Amino acid sequence: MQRLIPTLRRDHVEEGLISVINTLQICAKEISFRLHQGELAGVLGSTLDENIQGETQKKLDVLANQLLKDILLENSHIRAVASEEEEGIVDGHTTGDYLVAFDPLDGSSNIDINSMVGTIFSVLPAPKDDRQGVDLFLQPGTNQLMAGYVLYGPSTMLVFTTGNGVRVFTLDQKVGEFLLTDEDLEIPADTCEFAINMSNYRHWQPQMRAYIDDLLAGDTGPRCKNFNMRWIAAMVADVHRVLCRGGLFTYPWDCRMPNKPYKLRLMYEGNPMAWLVEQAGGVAHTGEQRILDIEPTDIHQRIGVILGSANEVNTCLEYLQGSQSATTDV
Ligand code: AFP
Repeated sequence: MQRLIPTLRRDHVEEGLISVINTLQICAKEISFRLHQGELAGVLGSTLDENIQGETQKKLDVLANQLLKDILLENSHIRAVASEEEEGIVDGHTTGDYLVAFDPLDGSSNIDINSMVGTIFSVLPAPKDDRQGVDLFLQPGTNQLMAGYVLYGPSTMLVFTTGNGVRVFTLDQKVGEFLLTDEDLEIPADTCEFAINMSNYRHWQPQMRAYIDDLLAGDTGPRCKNFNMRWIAAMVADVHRVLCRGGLFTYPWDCRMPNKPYKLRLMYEGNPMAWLVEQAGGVAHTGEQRILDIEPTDIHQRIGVILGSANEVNTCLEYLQGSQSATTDV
């Protein structure tokens, strides 16, 4: 089985980027080890703090963030990093060619129940003009050079793209190396599976409620087929399922907080997942535009996300854009 670095060389990935992914996989192994130690490592549970998004921080959120920050910033190719757990960016090497945005531990409410979590990352080029600070990162997802995630599940997997398909590596715990286990993931265009947090139903736009109503109506409804639902509460795990066997994943507009109607973050959740999904033949949209085309205004910007099997995402978009009749009176 192919190892990580030779695979990247075969794919003609530039040496600087290879160095960045090599650093990321070192971090991933360390985080994976701590997670698998669980209670034994004394790292489960919450801290007394909240992160800059106002969410309670888990001890492992803090630890994973610190590990990634420290190890990535030792790499001279890295100009700066941005993290879900940091208010501003953290500067690295002024001559570095790359920026790395990451969610150190996505789905962290799963930690205490020994369920799946992951690290999501997006690598952008460091602009060569006089931009500084946060402005460095304000680039659309189409500029990404590499994007992916590490899924800490029953096995630890590194899934990424450099624009040449989606590669999957599995950590061989015996030798401590990531080995290529899938060369080119492809999302089927059609699906009978969707993922949404149904408890938010009453907060969605009427069009989204109508779309979901028609999925739930099954083979006696207008879609004429039965749909199954899955929700892992960790985007990284839900998107991994979509990449492996298709499906639609969405965290849509939600009216609870008028000034913050979305939950997921563009720079380190939406963009990397959107690129992976597109590379695997799927569609990734906000409901209004292609995710990868968004011109960001903030490193912690939130967006609506609808991604997955192309035909199903497009059907959902037709409902949102009002060109599909709903069975229910909305
Ligand atoms: P964290 O990044 O704070 O762990 O949140 C996870 C997440 O942003 C995303 O991974 C999940 O899809 C979503 O939240 C789960 O949200 P619910 O709490 O509504 O299930």
